[in-house]
Amino acid sequence: MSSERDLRLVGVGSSPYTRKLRAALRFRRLPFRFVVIGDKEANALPKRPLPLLPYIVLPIADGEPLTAMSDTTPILNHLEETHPERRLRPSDPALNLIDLLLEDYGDEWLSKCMFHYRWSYAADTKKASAYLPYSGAMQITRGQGEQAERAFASRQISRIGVVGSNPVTAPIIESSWRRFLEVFEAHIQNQPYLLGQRPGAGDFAVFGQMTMLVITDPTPGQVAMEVSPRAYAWTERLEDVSGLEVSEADWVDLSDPPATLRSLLCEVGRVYAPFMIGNANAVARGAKKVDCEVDGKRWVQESFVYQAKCLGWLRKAYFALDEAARGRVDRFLLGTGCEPLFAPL
Ligand SMILES: N[C@@H](CCC(=O)N[C@@H](CS)C(=O)NCC(=O)O)C(=O)O
Repeated sequence: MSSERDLRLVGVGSSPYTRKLRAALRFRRLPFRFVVIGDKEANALPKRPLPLLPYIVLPIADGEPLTAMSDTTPILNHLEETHPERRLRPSDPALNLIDLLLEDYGDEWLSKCMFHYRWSYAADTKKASAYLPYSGAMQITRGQGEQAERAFASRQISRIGVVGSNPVTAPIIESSWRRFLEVFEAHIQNQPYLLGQRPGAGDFAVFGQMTMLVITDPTPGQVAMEVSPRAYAWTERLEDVSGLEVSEADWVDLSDPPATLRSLLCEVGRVYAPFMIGNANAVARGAKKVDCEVDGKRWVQESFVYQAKCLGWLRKAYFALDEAARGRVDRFLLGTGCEPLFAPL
């Protein structure tokens, strides 16, 4: 069946990571079919390897079984190998490391902002839990929808601590969202994408969380409209940048970066870096709790094994660089607060 040769992206439009990957595939002009989880087309496909959305089902040659892959970062890496045209990741290995860092900031820090606002403010919880049940099951009755709404809200609220939102961390998360928007506002006034005139993986990671933070959810959305209406327009634009023509010259030159890019990395160094290190240390000790300092304040949450793994991947990419590229990364990150991410353990 020819359709089995097409790449499938299985997810749902209300999932920020699904939005990240879908927009990245569109930019890359990879032919794919978007399959909604819960639809019969999804049920006919191999099961996902991890209980996460989105996942892809790879097209492969005749006679071989279809294989599924989870987790957007390794999925994007895999597609860089299999489809060399219009690669997403910068060809300069030093800039690529910065892109990986921004991607992880979007995936692992802005997701904290998203989860925090959505599941701790009543208006945000109400809106998200009311519509989410229909996004994967469009024909359920209103009664079923309302039942699912309650179940969904209580499940997500019970998991809010896993992501790191609690009364101690809430003010740190909220001020980081506002600062991110301020920095983003200034940076995107200079250049259309985080690393120049073309988007990298970091843009799509940040975009995925921003679909919810800026567009869907009322509380963080109001902050966004106040600080950066540009961020709203940007988020809408990133959804589909398949028409953008790109060249190698479109990437920023890391030896002469715009000041606003440094400001963005300073924000990453201010919150993401100390949290990721505190968390990785807690996981390494086998501690159930992270108790560290983020933005000069105490940060406590349950330790998060997956996020320790993310830091491990990032460090592995850094230590795989040759000395010259590592030196360029180090010079660029000097004074941003990101340096400890790559310090010897
Ligand atoms: N690191 C993963 C994160 C994916 C993720 O957390 N997906 C959420 C939905 S946006 C999910 O499936 N959560 C599991 C659940 O809600 O049961 C990726 O990049 O794909």
